[in-house]
Parts: sequence; C-alpha cells; structure tokens
Amino acid sequence: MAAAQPQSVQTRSAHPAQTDVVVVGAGFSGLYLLHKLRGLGLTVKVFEQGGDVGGTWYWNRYPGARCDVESMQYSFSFDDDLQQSWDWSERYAPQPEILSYASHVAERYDLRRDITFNTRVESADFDEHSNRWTVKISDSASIVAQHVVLATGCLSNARSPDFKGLKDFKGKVYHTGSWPHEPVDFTGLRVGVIGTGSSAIQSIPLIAEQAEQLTVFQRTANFSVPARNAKLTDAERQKFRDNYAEIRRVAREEMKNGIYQPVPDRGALDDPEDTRREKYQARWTSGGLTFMGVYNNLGLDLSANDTAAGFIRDKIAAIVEDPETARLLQPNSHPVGTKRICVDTDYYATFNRPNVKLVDIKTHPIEEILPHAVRSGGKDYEMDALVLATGFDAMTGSVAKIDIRGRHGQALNDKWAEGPRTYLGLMSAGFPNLFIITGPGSPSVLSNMLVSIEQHVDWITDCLASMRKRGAGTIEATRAAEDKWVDHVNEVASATLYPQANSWYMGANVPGKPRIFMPYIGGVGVYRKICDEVAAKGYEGFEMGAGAASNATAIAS
Ligand code: N01
Repeated sequence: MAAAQPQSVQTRSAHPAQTDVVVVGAGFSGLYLLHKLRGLGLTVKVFEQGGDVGGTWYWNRYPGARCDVESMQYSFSFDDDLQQSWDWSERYAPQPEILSYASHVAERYDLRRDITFNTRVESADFDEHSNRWTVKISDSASIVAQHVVLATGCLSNARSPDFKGLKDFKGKVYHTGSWPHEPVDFTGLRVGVIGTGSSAIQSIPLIAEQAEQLTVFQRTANFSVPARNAKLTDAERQKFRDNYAEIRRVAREEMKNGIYQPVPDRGALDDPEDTRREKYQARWTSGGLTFMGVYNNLGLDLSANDTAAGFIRDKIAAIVEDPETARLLQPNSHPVGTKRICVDTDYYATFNRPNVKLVDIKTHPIEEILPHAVRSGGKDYEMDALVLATGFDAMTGSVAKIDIRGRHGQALNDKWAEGPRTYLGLMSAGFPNLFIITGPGSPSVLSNMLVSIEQHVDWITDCLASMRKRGAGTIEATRAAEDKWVDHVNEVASATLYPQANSWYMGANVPGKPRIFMPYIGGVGVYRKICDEVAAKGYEGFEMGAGAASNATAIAS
C-alpha cells in the first residue's frame, strides 16, 4: 500500500499537522532514515537548518575540506546499484564531491519532497496523555509526531571562542565549520588561523598558497599523518566494486572503526625497534588514518603509544627546517590518537614557506583581538582576515540547542547537565519515542560515520516495524538499562589512553562542558552485536507501551 502523504506543516493553528516521524537534519543520517522510513509506509517530515542536504558537508566548505576515510568506504552500502554506479574521483573525495553525492542520493530516492530546508527545530515536547511529540519549528509552526529522530550530526555546531574584541575586528572573520558558499580569496591578505585541529591542518597549506602572510595560532600541537591523496584509477575502483559485499561485511562486523583494513596481530613492543620503524614507515608512505592500526595496543599502552608518537615527532623534525618551529609543532601533551589523528597534505612542510609563521598561544594565550591585529604575549600580529578553526560543541551541541522536554516536562539539557546519558546511544530514559542517530554512548565519531549511520538507521527502522507489529505505541529506555550502559561506556573508555587527552571526545574544548568520554570505544563490530542481541531479546532494556495508534497506513512486514 502506498504511504500516506504528510499534511503540510500548519502555522498558528489550534490543530497542528500530524506525522508519524519528525527527523531533525538532512545529512547522511537524515537522508537514509527518510528513505528507510518511507519503506515502512510511515509519514515523515524532515527539517533541515541548511539550504540543502549534506549536513556537515553542507557547512564545512573551507579550502582543503575532504574526508579522512577513503571515499570507496565513506559512502552508503545499502543499495548495491548506488555503490556500483557512483564514481569517486579521488582516494579522499573533496567536500564539493561529497556534497554532490549527498545531492545525488536525495535525487535518486526522491527525498527532497519531504524535507523542509532553512528551518530550525526549536523545541520538542512530549505529551504523556496522547504519547505524541509537539515539535516547534523556526517559523512558529508546529507539527505533532509519534516519533522524533535527532539526525543532527556530531560535528555540526561550530564553536567560536569568546575572544575579547573579536566583534570589533575590522577584517573578515570566517569559521571553518560555517564557511561561505561563495569563494573566499585571500590573495594579498595577512591571514590568521586560530586552531590546529583537522580543519586547520587541511586548510592551512591552501590558505598559505594564497595569502601574503599566514600566521597560525597554535594552542595544542596535533599529530598528523600524510593523506597521500591521489586520483582513483578505474582498476582501483573496480577492485572495491568486485569485492564490495565482503569489504562492507568485514568493515561492519569485524573492524573496531568500521574501516576495512589489515588487522594487527601484535603489540608495538612485540617487535624490535628496526622492524617497528619499518612498519611505521610503510604506513607513513601509504598514508591515511590506518597509521594507528599498525599495532593492536597503541590506544591501550602508553609505552607502545610512545613508539608511534616518537616516530611522528621525528618526521616533524625532519620536515620542518626551523628547529624552534619544529619543536612547537611536535605534540607532547597527549598520546597519539587520543585526539583524532589528522590526515594532511603538506601540513608540516607549509611551515617552511617564508610567508608562514607559527605562534605559540599555549605559552602566550591570545589576550585580545584588536580592530586590525591579534594580541598575544604582548605582541600585535597585524591581520586583514581571521579564520577560526576552533571546532565544534561536539556530539551534544546540536541536541542541546533544541529545547527537548520528556516525561514530567523534564528538559534533556537538565538530565544531561553532568554529561549525556543514553542507552546504547540511541535513547535516553524519560524521553519515549525519541531516538538519536550516532548519539553519545555509541561508536559514532570513533568510526567510519557511514557505517555507524547505516547501523543506527537500520536498527531504528527495524524497531519501529517491530513496535507496529506488536501494536506498541511507545518505546523507552529503562533507567536501569541506561545506568548499566553508561557505566559500561565509561569502563571501556577508562581501560584506554583516550581519557588522557583534553579532546572534544571528552567535551574538554568547551569551557564548562562536563568531562565525560562521550563515544563508545568498544568498536562497531562488538556494538552491532550488542544492539542486535538487544533486539533479538525483544528489545531488552526498553519498555514498550500500548500508546496511541499510529498515523501510518501500512507497515512492511
Ligand atoms: O576542530 P578541533 P576541527 N583558543 O576541535 C583550538 C572532524 N573533521 O574542526 O586543542 C585557542 O579538532 C583547539 O586547541 P586545543 C574530525 O573528527 C574531520 O579541526 O583545544 N585555540 C584546536 O587546535 C575532527 O577531529 C575532517 O588546545 C582554541 C582547534 O582550535 C573534528 O572534525 C576535517 C580555542 C580545534 O580543533 C573537529 O576538527 C575536519 C581557544 N579558545 C574536521 N578553542 C576530515 O578530515 C579551540 N581552539 C574528515
């Protein structure tokens, strides 16, 4: 039977429009979810703040933006025709190509007709009598839904630090996470980049080629490995296509991070030093994130980790000509990999250019921004333009911007005041029928996001189908299951080196944010098994209630 068409959203009415599911966000999660929910015969309304699909790839248009997971793997697997027919041009696709892919997906499955763009979801209130959510959107309209799914993305809430004087700066100020749609030309300008995370490390080499003078303000040096990006040949694409079924299976079920790659069978200290260096050199030469997969204990054992960290520090010293700049660029404050390792093209070599300067703002923090300069350590660095590569209020930031009220009017922000609490990263107790895609407590940002997105979307749609079959109107995580899961997430994280870094994984980049290791570090294979077992045991740890009947006209069996 054909799905019922959703009514249009109604403004200022006593009888708001109804839908089965409201989805917040039209990035990769929202797109795939819409496609799958339609397959269940549910009515769906997607609200997206941006002007088009793509999520993080819609906003992050800074020079050099590209994925750090190889595109043949950073892509949907749910439709073999799609993965066989899309031609990725490079090993790591640049942002415009990833955005074209998102647009292609939207067209191929006719998704845009159920997406309302340029629209923010302001609040969502759960009514315990009707078991429905009332979702308020930015133009003062409301819609009533049985389910709400937050497909809001983990790195979508760009964060600008509150530098004294920033608003009085006379030049242009850009944030890498909300870059303009029109090209930015830095030719002839003195440009300052604040931050040295992945976004900065990708953009600095390209900005340096244009700008007259580039000053990089670094608080924490980061580990970066070469991407070795290159055009993909037909033969390379074909190799994936011929083996996609197995590659995707292994990535989903056997890999910790959802990326198909060789699995290490030993720890770093099991090899003699010369063998170890050869292995690190081989990964450095082939490039990419798999550098951290040389050994199986780099994230667990500090002595093992030191060997990899030392190798990268030596590389920096060999590439960067000025010894003081090299010293500042060598990370010493955290084990390698405990902040997301960066993947670059010519980042360290860029500091050999005569027009590039590194300023250490750890020792001399930025005191203030003047109308034409940045003041640090009592010195004024004259600037025509500023780039804030200062990251995101990650994982919870976009959720927190929505005023979400569950049972007894409890605000999700209050419940999460000491850090996010979820069961499986999918639901939070007291908030029935509210799902989160790749939420805190799931592998999410520690994985190939496309793998984790597909897994969550599949799990949620299976769950909704199961509810309808049982005649259940509500589903909610139990407090006991949530407490146990939160403990487990913390326990697994504390057995690793990750909590040692002041990373955005820990919320440490946002002043006042609780320090909790937010993603689940047990690995996507293990996590998938747990989620599947929970479903197989009749959604153990969740309670289903009778609730009210749905608006749906048909459910796929
Ligand atoms: O943000 P970040 P990002 N004063 O938080 C500095 C993904 N991503 O946008 O480390 C001075 O990593 C901050 O310093 P510190 C990827 O998962 C992927 O670069 O807090 N400096 C840091 O240097 C990545 O991890 C790709 O001391 C301040 C920088 O700003 C995530 O997004 C590309 C400051 C922020 O680094 C975030 O990356 C890009 C202050 N007040 C991003 N506040 C791919 O390759 C912050 N900083 C796919």
